[in-house]
Amino acid sequence: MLSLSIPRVALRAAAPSRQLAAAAGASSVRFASTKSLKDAVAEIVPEKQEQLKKLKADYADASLGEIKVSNLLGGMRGLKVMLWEGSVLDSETGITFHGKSIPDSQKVLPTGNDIGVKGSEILPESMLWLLLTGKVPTAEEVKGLSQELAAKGKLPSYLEKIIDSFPKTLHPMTQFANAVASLNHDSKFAAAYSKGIKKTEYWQPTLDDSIDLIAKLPAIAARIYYNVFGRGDGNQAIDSGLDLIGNYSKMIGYGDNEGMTDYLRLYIAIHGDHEGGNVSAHTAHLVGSALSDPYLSYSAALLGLAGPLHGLANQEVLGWALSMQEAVGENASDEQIKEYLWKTLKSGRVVPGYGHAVLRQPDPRFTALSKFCDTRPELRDSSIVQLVQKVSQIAPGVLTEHGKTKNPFPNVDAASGCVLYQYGLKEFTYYTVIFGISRAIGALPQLVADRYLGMPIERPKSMSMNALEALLKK
Ligand code: FAM
Repeated sequence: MLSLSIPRVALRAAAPSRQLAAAAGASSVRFASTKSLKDAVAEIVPEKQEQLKKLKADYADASLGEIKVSNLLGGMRGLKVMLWEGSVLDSETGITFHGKSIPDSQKVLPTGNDIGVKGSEILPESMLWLLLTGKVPTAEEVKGLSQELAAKGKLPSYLEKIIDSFPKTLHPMTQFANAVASLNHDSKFAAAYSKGIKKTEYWQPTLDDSIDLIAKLPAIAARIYYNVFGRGDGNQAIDSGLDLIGNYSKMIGYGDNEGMTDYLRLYIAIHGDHEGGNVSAHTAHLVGSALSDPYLSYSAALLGLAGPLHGLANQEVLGWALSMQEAVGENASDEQIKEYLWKTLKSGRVVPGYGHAVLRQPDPRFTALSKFCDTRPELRDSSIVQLVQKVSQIAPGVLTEHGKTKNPFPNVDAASGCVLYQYGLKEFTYYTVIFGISRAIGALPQLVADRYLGMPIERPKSMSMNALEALLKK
């Protein structure tokens, strides 16, 4: 490992990047005379391991609350039973990434403009660095990471053949999860494990696989888009001068659309992590706890993301909003919108994009995407964006009166799809694939942390109703 065997001062010296890349070996390429992401992770590992050791020594028997029957029967809401390093979700104030809210992150994390590509929104590379290390990267560090991802972004031909063999009628999320799982063919973690790598070193090939997977997600997603909808460049060409999402946007045919490209960066940066208990993040952690490699673990996460109560909600929201627009017209009154909301609720369906298992206030991710719309005339003047924003003011009152949901406010999915639609990406069944590119930058860093912390296989206790009754009647 370069990061462990060469002193930092030597790394900072102006050594030609190619020499450094050769010294690093194929798995950790350095493109500039700055710290690589792998170096930055290696730096924090000892302190994190120490922190865990101390927690175990000082508090192993401390209680974090009691488990009630309602927790067991109610989807384990509120139980503090998982370790998750990247972010914490507060029910009132929303998500923070290593203590930074979305507006804080927007102030400090490098954007496209900072690394020489046009754009003023957070780069997902910057968020990935923050989530993995807890540190705000410099623009140089992010640029180096962007270059590393571009260098690793091309798909192997066996994977292209697999993706091309999927029927067009197969849901894009099913294709996405299958393609990601197939990459385990090349897993460095799986290969190292079969050769008997030490437990203390697991995190290194896990990080290599994670970076490799994040680098390839745009091309996988773009190939699926091309095959199913016939849009995009068809060969997923990578420009080494572009950032991860600059390349993705180009691959799906939006390279010249600065607004869409920057929206995708913001969307992908802020959808990345939402603490550990949500279905996709939790699934990656659970499957990874069996030491399945990052490709298998993240493929499983994508299958959870594909459920309508989770990531698929963004596809659902847009279909629902367009049906509403068709039913009530472009300049609908508040009364007409209320009626439509009641019609949905009375038909026994949920209002997609509203409610949350943890949040009890409007989702700050919704607010950030809404603000993005307010600053751009092409979105501000769009009838579908205006309708979605109007619904976000009316629906909380209707849902409160309906009296079921614990949180009547919009979640992130209420806003995300209408912007894609307005920019011309109208294929709803593809929307969750974009969410799927994003969630990797939150779920995979935790897998790396799980490995350097030596977390055990996850195995909670389940009970049958008979066993539960017997226990309670004792
Ligand atoms: N419309 C109608 N009813 C709703 C509702 C909504 N938007 N949200 C919750 N409810 C109902 C819910 O179905 C449940 O009814 P039953 O007692 O009949 O089962 C009741 O209100 C209590 O639910 P809760 O405790 O408030 O919510 P949960 O923690 O069980 O579920 C969600 C949380 C997100 C699954 C739920 O609010 C929902 O179904 N929302 C619509 C789908 C959606 O937008 N999902 C995306 C969530 C997003 F953050 C993400 O993961 N990407």
